[in-house]
Amino acid sequence: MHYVISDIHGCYYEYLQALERIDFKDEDILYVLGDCVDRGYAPIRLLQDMMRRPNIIPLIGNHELEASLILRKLCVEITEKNYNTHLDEDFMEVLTAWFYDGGHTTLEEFQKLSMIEQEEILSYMGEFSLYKETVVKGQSYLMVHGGLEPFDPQKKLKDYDLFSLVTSRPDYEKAYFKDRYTITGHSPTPNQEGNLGTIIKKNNHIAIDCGCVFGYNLAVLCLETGEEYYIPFQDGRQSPSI
Ligand SMILES: [Mn+2]
Repeated sequence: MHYVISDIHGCYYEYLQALERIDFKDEDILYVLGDCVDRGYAPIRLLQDMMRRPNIIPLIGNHELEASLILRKLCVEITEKNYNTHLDEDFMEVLTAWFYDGGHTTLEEFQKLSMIEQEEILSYMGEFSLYKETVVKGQSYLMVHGGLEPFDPQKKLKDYDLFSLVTSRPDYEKAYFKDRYTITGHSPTPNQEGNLGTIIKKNNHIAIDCGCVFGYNLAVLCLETGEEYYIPFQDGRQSPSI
């Protein structure tokens, strides 16, 4: 089976429950459409679990992009030569913005890791794909964290810039493709009027970020059956099992 999930944002306990709920097996595939890190309580433990599972296919989100750039920079060894230049004012601004976006939970766990573990995390995030395409039971799917805005039907996927792929928000009123579904995360569905944390399917768009870290749901979609699974946010910090 092929499953899709997104915007786990460190909700490690809910993620484990999701795997259990779908009875995730070695022969299954789970696409994770980005924003694994930041905001939630255990982003690094989440990544460490994901990297042990070769049948999890991660895509990059804006939070991985931001976190990797910052953590790489913070990992630079301080020397006599760079001690007063390596963290300049511009970088401090970027760091402040990241903290405002929930980066502190990622940094908190990251700084407790050994240098080898830190490098493993950074190189794992460096391997995340920009987008993925797949065909399941004859139906074609495109998966990307943000969207393809501004959308141009003539434009090839590889010609969209990284920033647009991870930060843009699709207009669900307009289909991108006639014959293929575009699955995205990034835009929490509860931001749409009347939505309480469920998947939106409209005009060949499938939006699956159901706002778990904001107190709604972690959603998993099965591509073979169309079945939707929902794990409510429970704040796993309270759980003795993690
Ligand atoms: Mn995002």
